[in-house]
This record gives sequence, structure tokens and C-alpha cells, in this order.
Amino acid sequence: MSSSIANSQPREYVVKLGSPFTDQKPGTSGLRKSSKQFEKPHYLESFVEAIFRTLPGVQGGTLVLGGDGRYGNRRAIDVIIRMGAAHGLRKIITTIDGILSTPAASNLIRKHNAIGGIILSASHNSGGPDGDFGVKLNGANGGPASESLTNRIYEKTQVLDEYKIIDYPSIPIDSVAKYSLGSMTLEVIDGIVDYIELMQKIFDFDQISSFISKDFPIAFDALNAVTGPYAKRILENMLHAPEGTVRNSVPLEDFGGCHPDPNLTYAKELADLLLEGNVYSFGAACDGDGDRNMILGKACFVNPSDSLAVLTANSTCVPAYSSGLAGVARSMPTSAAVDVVANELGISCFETPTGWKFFGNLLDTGQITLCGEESFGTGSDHVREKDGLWAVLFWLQILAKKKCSVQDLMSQHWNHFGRHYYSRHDYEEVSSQSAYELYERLEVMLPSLIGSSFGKSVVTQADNFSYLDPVDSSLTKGQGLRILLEDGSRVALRLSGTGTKGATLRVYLERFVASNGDLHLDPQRALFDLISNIDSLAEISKRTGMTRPSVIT
Ligand code: VG1
Ligand code: CO
Repeated sequence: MSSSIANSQPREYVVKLGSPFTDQKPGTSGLRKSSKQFEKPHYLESFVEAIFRTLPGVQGGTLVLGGDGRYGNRRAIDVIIRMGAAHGLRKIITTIDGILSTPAASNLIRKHNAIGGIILSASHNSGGPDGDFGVKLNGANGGPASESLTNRIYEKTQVLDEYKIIDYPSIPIDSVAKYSLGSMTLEVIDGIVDYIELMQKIFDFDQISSFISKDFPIAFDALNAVTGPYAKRILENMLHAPEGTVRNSVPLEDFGGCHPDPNLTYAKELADLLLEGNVYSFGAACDGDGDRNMILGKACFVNPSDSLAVLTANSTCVPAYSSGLAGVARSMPTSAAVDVVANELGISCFETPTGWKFFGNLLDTGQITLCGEESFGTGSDHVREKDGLWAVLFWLQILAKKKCSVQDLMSQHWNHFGRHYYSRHDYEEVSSQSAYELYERLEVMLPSLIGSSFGKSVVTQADNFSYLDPVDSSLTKGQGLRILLEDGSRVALRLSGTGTKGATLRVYLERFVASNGDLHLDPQRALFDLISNIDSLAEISKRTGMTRPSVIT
């Protein structure tokens, strides 16, 4: 398998930069911008230089490298290989055609004791020459780089004056191979096999396979993004789902013009198949880089917050979790559905800020086994990222074990635990100024709201969420405005950190109905009072100029 390019010693050189790099935001574990921006001279290189100067262990270390296959993936891999060689890495592990999902990258980092990984993806944002590109950095634990590391990278970008790179022709990475570039080894591996092995350790594939072969047809939409090849091998080849089960299974540079975001708006084709059609019993989709998941049953959409609660309540159906969970965690805007389950199980439940990096310490210290976010992210201690296909297999395992439909499972869950009606309203491409003004105005108003009425209830708490990490005692402030009501309802507001055009305002709405209440309302109706009250309080439609959100989940 091993080959090497007979080549003269690569020439290392330094490129001087005219001005420092100002685009990286403090506190974000990567850089996400338009593809056009990334094509500007020295742009990608500058950020990669800041990473290589900051990430511990670069000299003599191993780095995992790959991406979701979007436009720019191949070029970025070339640049990072050449820069990694110049910075003294011992080894870079990349994958055939550079195709590597975020959870699979996390697994490889852990498996190879790498110093970290660079994942090329703008996740659920659209791709192509007119779409977005991104560079995400993961640390040695396999998870998104910590706040302190990203802040140090940010500081480095501010003073950057040059970068180091080697001169080298582009290396073919279309098959398994090994190359030497001076003292660095480049290993091209199959990016899928290790991930499949991990899934086989967690789940009982035979049980799932026999269940889906017996009148339980499933559909999976890879949205022309990274999970296609993974899902084909797992669902069709190993679990014997019929060919064609995996739709849009070839990763395309522009995702076929689609938005690789698994929600009811952007994965509408699949949603229609399940919600209106009569053929499939189960449907799922993942995002661009494979860390998100959407779960659907016949005539049934599973809200991601509920999904985390259902996985927690039924975790013992899965071999890897059969002896119970250490604890669980959810991000602040995620509904408290999982809290109720954790309470009954007698395990701890943590509330963290938005972003997977905040689960890292809890996972690393064994305090939690499962965690999730309302934004279609669920995961466990098997890697340090959310994991889309893992969630799909988890759901299938529960259904196979209980031999029931998604709808039945949800009804049983609500009948037992009560229901947390939940919705997220996104206002996209709002002018940044209006969005910040709206947010700051509401923040100032918060203290005065406590004790006053909000619709039919009363405000008991109103603040800007901050998080004290129980492991390293770091304090993260300003993580979203929240208004908590006496009846257990809640509204939260955040400005997105991942949008690339203007600002995105996210409004999170939640209302609890106990098991003896009305459990089968339309969520938008159930939340109607909260929706209209927050709109008049925060002047959302007035200030955004939008009469309705761009995306309702
Ligand atoms: C969004 C989600 C958040 C998620 C983040 C990264 O962030 O709301 O829950 O962790 O995307 O997901 P924001 O700041 O836009 O709300 V992904 O799929 O890019 O790894
Ligand atoms: Co993603």
C-alpha cells in the first residue's frame, strides 16, 4: 500500500503578510466565511499559520485532516499539508478524496493520539463558489478547540506578519497511500472504516438489520454532503436496507445547490416523504459535515430536544449504554425535556452554553455519557463531537428493541414524562446593527421584568446566561438572554455565531405540559402566547422588518 513520491527535498519558504489578519472572532473554534473570501491570497494560509503557531505539540506531532467535500476542500488540504510540513509535523493523516465527517475526524484524532485535527467545513451552511467554506480546529481530545485555545489563536491572528510553507506539487489522495514530504509522512486512509468499526462496538447491527427488513422501510437523505458514503456502507451494505435507501449520497462540491441543513425547511423533500407520504416508517438526514441529525417517523417530526430526552430514557436498549448513563448535558436553549428524564433516572443533568466544546470537559471527566443541543445535535462519550449517523443508529436500535413506531415511542414518552412544547424561530440576514440593538435593548430591560407578568404567567428569572465550567472553573459570560416564567415556560434569545451574512437572531420558545394535559397540540399553537409576547416585548418584527421568521423549527 505504501508508496512515496520520488522528489527532491521540498523547499521551505516564508511569505510576508502586509497586514494582520482581522477576521477571526474570539471564542469561535474555527473560521467560517464565504468561499470567495477564502480564495483571496494568503487568507486561508494566515489562519492556518495562527493555528500551527498556537496548537500544542505541532513539532513532531500527528494531525488529522479532512473535510465535507465542499468546494475548496481539496485546495485547502494541499495548502495545509504543505504548511504542516514546514511547521515540523511528523505526520498528517488524511482520507481518500479528503472526505471526512466531523464525528469520524474526532474518532481518528482520538484513535491516533493526534495533537488535533483540522476539519474543512462550514457545516450546515451552503457550499460552492458562491457558498461558504470553513476551517474548524479540534484539539487532542477530539473535540472543538477549547475557549482558551481559540482565544490564543485569535490573539496570534492579530499580530501575524508571515507564514511558512513548502514548495511541493499537489499530491493525489484518491486512494490509500503513504508519502514522505521531507521529514513528514502523509498517510491517506479510508475515512470510513474506522468510524464503522466504532459504530459496531456501540450498536447491535443484527438486531437493527432484522427489524428494518421486516416491514419498516427507512429513508436517509445525505443532502449531497459528507454522510453519503458512510450511510451507504452502514445502512445499505451492512444493515441490508434496499439500495436507494440513502438519497443524495454522493458528496458534491456545491451540495447540488441544496442547503445541507437537516431541518424541515432545507430537507423538505425528505420531510414531505415522511410527513405526507405513506411509504416510509422512518426518515433521517444529516448536515454538511455529518454531525447533525433530523429524525422523522411516519407523520411525525421529532424535535431535537425531545430526541435527546428519548435517547436518554431508552439508552439501555443500546449495548454500549446498557449499564446506564453517568449523566447527561444539554445546551441552555435546548428544552428541559431531558432534565425530567435525568431526574427520574437519578443522574445529573448539566446546562451548558451553545456549542459542543462546552461538553468536552464533562465528557473527558466521565461526568456525562450523552449530550445534545436543540440544533439537531446529539452525541455521546464515544467521540467529542455531535454525531449524526450515531443518532440515527441509536433511534433505529430503540425502535428495533421496542418494536414500535416513532409516533408510538413519542406518545409513550409524553404520556410518561409530560411534553415540552418547543420551537426555534430564526430571523436570518438581519442587519447587524438592528440585531445588536434589539439584543442590547432587551438585555437592559431584563432586570425590570422579574416579577412582572408575561402573558398568562409571571417572570421569575431574567438574565444573560453564564456558565461556570465545573471542571476547569472557567467562566463564560453572555451566552444568551433568557426569560423564565413561573409556569415553567421559557423564552431565550441569541445571536448566531455561525451565520455569514448579516446577523441571525434565534428565538427559543418552550412550554411544559404535564402528562395529564393536552399532549397533541401543534407546537406553534401551543406556544402562541409566548411567541406574541416576546415579539411585542423585544419588538422583533418591528426591528427586523420581518413579519415572520426565515426558519421555524
Ligand atoms: C449553531 C447552533 C449550535 C451549534 C453550532 C455549530 O450555532 O445553534 O447549537 O453548536 O451551530 O453546529 P449558532 O451560533 O449559529 O446558533 V455545526 O453543525 O456548525 O458543527
Ligand atoms: Co455540522
